[in-house]
Amino acid sequence: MSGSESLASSLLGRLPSEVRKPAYDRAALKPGIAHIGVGAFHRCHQAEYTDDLLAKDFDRWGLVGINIRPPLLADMLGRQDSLYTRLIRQNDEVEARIIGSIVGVVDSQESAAPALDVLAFPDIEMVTMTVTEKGYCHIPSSGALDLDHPDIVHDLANPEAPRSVPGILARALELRMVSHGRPVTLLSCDNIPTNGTILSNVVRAFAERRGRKLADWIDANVAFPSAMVDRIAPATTGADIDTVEQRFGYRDAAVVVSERFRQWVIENRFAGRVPRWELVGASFVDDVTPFEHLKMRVLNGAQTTLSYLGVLGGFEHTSDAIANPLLADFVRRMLTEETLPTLMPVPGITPAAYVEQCLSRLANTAIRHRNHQIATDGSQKIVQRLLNPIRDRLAKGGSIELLAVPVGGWMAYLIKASTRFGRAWQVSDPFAEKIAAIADRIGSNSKLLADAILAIDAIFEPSLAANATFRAHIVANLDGLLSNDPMGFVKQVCSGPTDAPLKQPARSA
Ligand code: CS2
Repeated sequence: MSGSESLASSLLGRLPSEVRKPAYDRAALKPGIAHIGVGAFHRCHQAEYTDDLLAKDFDRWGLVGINIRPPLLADMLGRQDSLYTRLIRQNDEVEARIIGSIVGVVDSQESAAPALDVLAFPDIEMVTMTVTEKGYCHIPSSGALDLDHPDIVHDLANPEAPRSVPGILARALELRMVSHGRPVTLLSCDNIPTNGTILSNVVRAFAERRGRKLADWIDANVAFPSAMVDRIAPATTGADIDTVEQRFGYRDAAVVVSERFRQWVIENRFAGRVPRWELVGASFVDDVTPFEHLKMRVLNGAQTTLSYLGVLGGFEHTSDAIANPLLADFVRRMLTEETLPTLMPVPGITPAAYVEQCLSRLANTAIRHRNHQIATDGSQKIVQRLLNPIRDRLAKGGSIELLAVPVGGWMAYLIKASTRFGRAWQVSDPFAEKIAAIADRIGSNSKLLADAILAIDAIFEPSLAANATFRAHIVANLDGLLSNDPMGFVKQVCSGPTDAPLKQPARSA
């Protein structure tokens, strides 16, 4: 482009004063934390908390990034001395800050060796990860390791050359056990329920198949705290890179953009040395569950709802979908009437105020979060965001009329991507092919579609799938959302009685 200089250490002293720079001596950083999955979220969240911490209580906590899936990052970040810009965009506000906490990134897509070298390094005592929901290779409805997952089958046969996250972690722990024996915390930062427990399930289940000795060593030396993480940070676009150049005069290929809000609640259960993130806004608590339910059911539940109804209604981004009064009304009512009653009390948080705060975060027009991005991998997301609150509602005899709509939305989104429905859009979901095959076979009979999709027990736990109320809602929602007027259907649902006793849906094909 225009000859602007690229970001690098040598440029730091010459950047405009409004761009905040690392307030510590980067040359003295030492690798202490490894992070798997250096995407936009990590660079806006844990790396920023760590940057804050380094400025406050240095302790030399350098982060080493590991990417085991695309994109390749080592060269690009390497050219920038691992520096990058974190932009906060809040409607008209733009705030730039250079994050310096990452000391290097290794690409480990071709082989696990670079990842294993970092993870087994004795001074790494904290491993954080954002590997997306499907990275855990678990069965969403049960949380157990999916022993039929092709990567797990591969890794159990080739434990020294693993591809999956559970396989790589188990091998790294084995290397630690035989070389230096230092303890380590494995801290999941993904939006799966009881993420520490699921991580521990999949790693231990894998390790047990490698032998008792490793499993016992893990029991004694590895901690798997759960955590709730929050900050909206969509995939970076070319326009974001141009914004930095135009406003601040330098080129940064690794820019990330987020909202101002951030939150991190971590279960107080560690092995080895722990960065004191609680000094810079993170909370260490005994039980993350109430926080995690709140965040996944309210914020993420709203995002998922707006993504499916948004795509079906022709809206590109979350902020476009929520700017539509009907969708805004629908999502607010869903959260208030059906989701909030499923939540446990959360220390320091008023649920109704939290809902309003989330809705206003989602309305931030400067965050260009594509509905298709959020819609990705819905099969791995709907359990914690929608199905668990639905189960809780059903157990107490509450209405699920509104919460069942986005579940139908997820199905309709994948059904409409099938050949039979004209491949309305491209989708990415581990269950996309299966659902397209169902749609191609069945066509538009909502009852048969619902029967076939609800039979996928990796997503729909059998007692939920068998629930007559839930099934009836799904059939009606498929009828409405697959029709030519999905927004008309949402309007019809919205104008129905609120918190009414459960009624049978009007149509069932
Ligand atoms: C989003 C999340 O893509 C998605 O699934 O719902 O990445 C969401 O933006 C974050 O969880 C916010 O903390």
